[in-house]
Amino acid sequence: DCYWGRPFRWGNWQLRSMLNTYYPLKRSFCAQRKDDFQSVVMEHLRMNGAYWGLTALDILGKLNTVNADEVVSWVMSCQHESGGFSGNVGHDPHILYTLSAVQVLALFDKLDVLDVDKVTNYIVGLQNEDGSFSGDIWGEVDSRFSYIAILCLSLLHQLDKINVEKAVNFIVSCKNMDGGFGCTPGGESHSGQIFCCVGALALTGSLHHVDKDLLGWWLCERQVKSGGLNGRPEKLPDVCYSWWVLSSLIMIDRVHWINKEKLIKFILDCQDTENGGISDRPDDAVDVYHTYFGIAGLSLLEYPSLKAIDPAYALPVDVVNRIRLGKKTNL
Ligand code: GRG
Ligand code: ZN
Repeated sequence: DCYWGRPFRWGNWQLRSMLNTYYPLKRSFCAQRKDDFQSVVMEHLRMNGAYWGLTALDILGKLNTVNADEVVSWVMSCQHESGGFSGNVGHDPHILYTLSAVQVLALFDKLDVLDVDKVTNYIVGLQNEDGSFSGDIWGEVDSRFSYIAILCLSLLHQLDKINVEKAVNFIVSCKNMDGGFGCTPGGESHSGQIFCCVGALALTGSLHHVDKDLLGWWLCERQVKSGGLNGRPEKLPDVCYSWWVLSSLIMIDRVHWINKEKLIKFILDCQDTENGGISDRPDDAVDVYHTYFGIAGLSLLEYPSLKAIDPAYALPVDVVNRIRLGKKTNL
């Protein structure tokens, strides 16, 4: 507790460049230009991009700079007859984009535009006999999809529509000897997958299946000399693991096992202090994905002037509270 309570002092340049980060985010989201590199490579997963960019803006307190009606109508134009959402207009639906769509609507307090039964039926239809979830009609199974299904249904207050016990059993079957989790039973432990499995267990009140000391040890060993975190042993550090690893450590109450100051410094070193944005490693090119996970990581680290983010819901805490209390405001 005292470790977390320790006060931090920030130089003005650090605060200024954090605010700079807002401009490329807004640019990438509201882009009039559809032909720049990021727009082209992101065309098929624009729904994820919307979630990353808009959640980052919200954490920075700038969501009101975006036209909510335009975003909501574009999101809804990506919904299919099946109830699922695609990554962009004219693409195929997938559980991953369905979660991003629901999260974006949640940010704007617009979940009421959804036909909840329709979205719920789409997700329920993806659960398999062994409790696992497929990502879409083509059937790929991954513990990521279990987390996504559980989070999406939690946001819609529909968790009781799936077989939660079987879903939890499948996730537990992805647990390894090192305390971590893989994408399917026997799959190598990876921080991204650990986030999904720990998140799913947290959302279903099943964290007793985690060996917190063993997993906490594996996770805190992800911190390398530069202060950054890697995704698994022997790999390079990368800003996005500030989210995957840190959120997992928080959910299992072991976050004090990493060096907070050094991680903050690593994330700040990945900023483009002239043009804004955050990259995977110092001096690389920035992108919306790493900008989001960098800001989300800083939020978990209680960096000043940022909204708090919930480690299991991957949404700002105020948005989660609004949903959990079932309240509606006149924003
Ligand atoms: C709502 C935050 C949120 C997530 C939705 C899609 C998803 C659920 C979770 C993805 C979890 C995951 C597997 C993240 C890891 C992504 C990543 C950086 C993979 C890179 O793997 P490698 O092997 O990289 O290319 P390393 O760093 O191991 O060299
Ligand atoms: Zn990364």
